[in-house]
Amino acid sequence: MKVKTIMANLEAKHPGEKEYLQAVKEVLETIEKEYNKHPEFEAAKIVERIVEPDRIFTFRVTWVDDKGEVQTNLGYRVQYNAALGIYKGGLRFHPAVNVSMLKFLGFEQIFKNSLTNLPLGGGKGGADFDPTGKSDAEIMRFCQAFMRELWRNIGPDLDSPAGDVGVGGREIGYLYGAYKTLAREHSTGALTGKSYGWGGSLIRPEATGFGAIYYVDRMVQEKGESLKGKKIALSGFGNVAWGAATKATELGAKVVAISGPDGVCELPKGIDKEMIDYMLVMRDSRRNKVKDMADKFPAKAKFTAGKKAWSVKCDIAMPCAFQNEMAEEDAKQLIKNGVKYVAEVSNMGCQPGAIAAFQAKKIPFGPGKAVNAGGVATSGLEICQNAGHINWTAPEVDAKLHKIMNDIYDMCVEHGKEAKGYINYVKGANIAGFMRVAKAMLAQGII
Ligand code: 2IT
Repeated sequence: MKVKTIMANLEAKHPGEKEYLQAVKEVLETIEKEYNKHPEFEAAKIVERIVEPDRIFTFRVTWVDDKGEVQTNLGYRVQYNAALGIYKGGLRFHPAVNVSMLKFLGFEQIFKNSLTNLPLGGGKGGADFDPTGKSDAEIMRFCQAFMRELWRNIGPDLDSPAGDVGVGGREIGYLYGAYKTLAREHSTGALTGKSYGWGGSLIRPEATGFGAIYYVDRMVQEKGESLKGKKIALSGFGNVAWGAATKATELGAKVVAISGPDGVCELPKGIDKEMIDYMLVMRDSRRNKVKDMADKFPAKAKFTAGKKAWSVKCDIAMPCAFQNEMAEEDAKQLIKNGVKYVAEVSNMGCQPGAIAAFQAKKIPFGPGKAVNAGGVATSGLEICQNAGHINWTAPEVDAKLHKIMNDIYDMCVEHGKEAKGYINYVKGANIAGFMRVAKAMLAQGII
């Protein structure tokens, strides 16, 4: 394959789908050399096939708000690739959701799910619905209207959505309630991120953040260092940032900054248990303001409006909020302030210029699809428990998650080691993830 030719064709076919084109380009550029060692891939046109989703559903979601007004949103499900297993990936509720965003997320999900070594294909979905400021009843009505359309296209042996930005345990509850009513059956494996007690797995809420810290722990050990005393800057205060803050603090690191759309909270003494618990209150309030942390704990947190977490001096930077949230100038600021490690936890959290800046300085950079794979891995474990009608204990799930993250880390090193010992984790994750899918597609024929 020639990346330039493939990208030119895709740009002509999907004009304006910026995030999708960005995600595809990064993967193709990093696998090109390896791919071209396999004439059988070229003969079966694996790349030309894998960049296009198997199918995309787009549907109208009409619901009634608390004032009695009729509202209409657009809902989507991208069923991207099922070579390794059922379509699997989250649902995102955010006003900026469109086909390009969900295609980029679905494409990334194929390789991430492959890295977990579980039988999971890739998919993604969501709606351009903004949960900010919505009441509980509005959220419930929206979820029910969304599932009225989606339910026929999902199922435990077909496609199993989960949460993502704007979709947490509460939304999954409403979505599952609607699903089981419409489908007239309790197929718990049709959605993951369910609450414990009706099919949910212990540790699923924590899994993305815990997994990310397990991965970062290995990056730090690789350099002969330890997480103890390391200063971490995080963006966001949702489920992912909360899980990462919890595990990082437990392992002796200090979370010195969290940020939101309104600005940054500096936490000079590090985040403590009370503040970690308060992150959940902030998330559930749907106010989307990090300033609430400083208002609640004025002696421990200092809010600055309009600044990002990347303005705070730290050893480890971990974007946990949204794609492209870290720009090249942010990376340069972090480098100037002496950052030693960067791990993307949000999908495609760093812009290409930011990644290039870290790599040029030989700063270890962990890509989202490897660092955040603990979330979907634990969703895979949830499906296993559902299928076997069993509940593993929290330590059992945590041990399996930890092992999966260690295995992913090892694969990234195996495929990402470059001359002079620098580990290109981006390349490692893309090659390791791609190879498994490509081999499965070859074995399953031209279809
Ligand atoms: O980006 C992700 O991996 C997720 N939102 C979780 C997907 C899942 O199926 O648990």
